[in-house]
Amino acid sequence: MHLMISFLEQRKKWEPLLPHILQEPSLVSFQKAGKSSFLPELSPWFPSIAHLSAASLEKGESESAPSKIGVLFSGGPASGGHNVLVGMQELLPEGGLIGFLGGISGLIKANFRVLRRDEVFSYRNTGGFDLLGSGRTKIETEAQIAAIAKTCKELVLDGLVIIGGDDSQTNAACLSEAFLAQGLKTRVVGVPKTIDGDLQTKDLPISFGFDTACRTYAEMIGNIARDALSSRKYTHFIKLMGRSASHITLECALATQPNLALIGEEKRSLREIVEEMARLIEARALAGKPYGVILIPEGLIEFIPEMQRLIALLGRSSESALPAEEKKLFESLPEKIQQQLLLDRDPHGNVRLSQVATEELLIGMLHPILRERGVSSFSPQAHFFGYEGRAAYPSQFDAAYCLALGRAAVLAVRDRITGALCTIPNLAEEVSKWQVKAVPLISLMTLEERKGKKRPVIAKALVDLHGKAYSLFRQRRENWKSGDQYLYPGPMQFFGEAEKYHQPPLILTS
Ligand code: FBP
Repeated sequence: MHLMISFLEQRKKWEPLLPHILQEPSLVSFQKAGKSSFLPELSPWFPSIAHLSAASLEKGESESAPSKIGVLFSGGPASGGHNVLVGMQELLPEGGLIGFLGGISGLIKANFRVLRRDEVFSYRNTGGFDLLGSGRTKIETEAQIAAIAKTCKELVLDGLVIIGGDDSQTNAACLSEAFLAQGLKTRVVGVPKTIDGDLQTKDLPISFGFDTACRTYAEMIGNIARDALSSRKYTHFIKLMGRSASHITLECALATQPNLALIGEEKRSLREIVEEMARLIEARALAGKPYGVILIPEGLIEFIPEMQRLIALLGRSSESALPAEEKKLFESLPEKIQQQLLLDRDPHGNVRLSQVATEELLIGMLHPILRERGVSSFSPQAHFFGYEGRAAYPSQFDAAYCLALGRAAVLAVRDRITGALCTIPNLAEEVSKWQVKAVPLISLMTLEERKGKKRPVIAKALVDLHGKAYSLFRQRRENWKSGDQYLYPGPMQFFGEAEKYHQPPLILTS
């Protein structure tokens, strides 16, 4: 108990590194960084914010600091969130940080609390979003926007900072558009959060939370690999979180070198995937290795062309109304998977993929095939690593990244920026050299069908099959199949020289 308290206290006291550009806020200001492009079809949706340009933080004159900013967490937790609040509070007076509770719903219902300075600082370097809570409410009606505008006006907020992923930043874009159109002084600024890593652009290499989640999973995958190598009897099927894109799986694969890692973006059919797994398990069994480690991205199922069609159709109609081919596929799935696919979607219309046991579906399909091929040693173990990684103590990278984002968000509000996302384009460099940008949210948007209608949303960034990280993985993966080249990253290191342990994610540096 004593040891535990002293670890917590020490962790809270640790001061993350700060980029030079953010060390003297009164000597820097956001300056226009050229026009940014966006999809012309989006103009009618965002007439007021469409003309806004990107800005970057440079040395130069600044205006007086804002006195009051509202902030909220939105979507799933991601490590480092509390440091965004700490970074904001450092540049705001006592009583200047207003926390909306439970995400966007707290904003709509005016459920907020003035945060005390000492209270915010006591959450430094802790994981989770528990200081404010979070939620997945989507802003859908004019009445909700009116209620939010009323609260921001009554509280005389200079700014509203939305800490969230793609769906949450779509909310931020809608609010900034409405506020600007109404002449409301509250500026809306986004902070890029999601463990999934699918909020990316040229100026935003990765969102916060990704690094900590991957390090947490990679530690556990390494432990399992060592266990597999020791007991030599189980094939471990590990599903990793990441609702759509396979960034987490790619990062963990580079960090641990499993026997097989599936990448959803390769868009292979279910038959192809199962056949590759069967061949791998059979070959390893013949080589006297009836064990192995296989990584499966949570979003895999949505990339399998036939499943993608089925999921889209289930979003529009009930299973009884499915066309013959999809009905046949649906009925061929184990009952448990059928039920999971039919669960209510989240408020943004996404299937709750974290609830779909893809790893068990694949194991179920492999059993008869391997039996037929005479592989009697097949003994699978299914795992799902997801929630374990979202609220861990932030890595040195996420701790520093979030502190910088918090400061950047306050400076963006101060410099009258709205409808933009705070980013650090050169995250792969050392912290002292980090630059800060404000990227118009509209430049990240596209039109997508959600709940049967075309709507503007932030586009999800998928694994780039021509990118460096994927190419490296592709080059190496064949050797991981038969040779046991597992890596064991071990737990995150929090103490010692901060610089020594500060490493950006592998997908940024490979
Ligand atoms: P965000 O996009 O909100 O950051 O959440 C990502 C995620 O962790 C996904 O990886 C996962 O599929 C989903 O949230 C789980 O959602 P829930 O917390 O509602 O179970």
